[in-house]
Amino acid sequence: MKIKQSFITAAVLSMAAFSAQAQFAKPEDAIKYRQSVLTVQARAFGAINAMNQGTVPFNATAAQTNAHIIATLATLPWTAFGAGTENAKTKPEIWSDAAGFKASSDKYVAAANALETATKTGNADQVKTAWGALAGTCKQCHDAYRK
Ligand code: ASC
Repeated sequence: MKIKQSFITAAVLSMAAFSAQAQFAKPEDAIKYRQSVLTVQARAFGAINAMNQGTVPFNATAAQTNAHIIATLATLPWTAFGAGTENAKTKPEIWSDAAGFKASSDKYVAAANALETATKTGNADQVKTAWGALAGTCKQCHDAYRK
């Protein structure tokens, strides 16, 4: 019984390790995944910016829906920057400065959550300010880690 249990425990642990590491079968799959997630976020981000710019009227519900999309997806792209997934847009610093890249993505996640919180006030000025802060975190990451 003891042996059986430890065998099962070991099997479960190794499965967990495998799924964490082998999330993507091919580097192209990881690249497609992170680009897709960032594309969806950029679209939601642009929809809020259109309100900020007055291109479309401010709509509190739409702002909240779009901010929720961004906040929900914000944590996802970063695990898809594993070793061997460099492409034309990635700077080597993503891997040589992994701690900096992590800190940069953490700032993005925090700003995405702050934007969602701001949209819940229904106040256009607060949304605009939080949107600007989020845009700043996009830019600092792009400057440091994107070609
Ligand atoms: C986007 C997008 C970016 C960022 C950046 C924010 O929607 O595609 O690269 O926002 O412009 O500073």
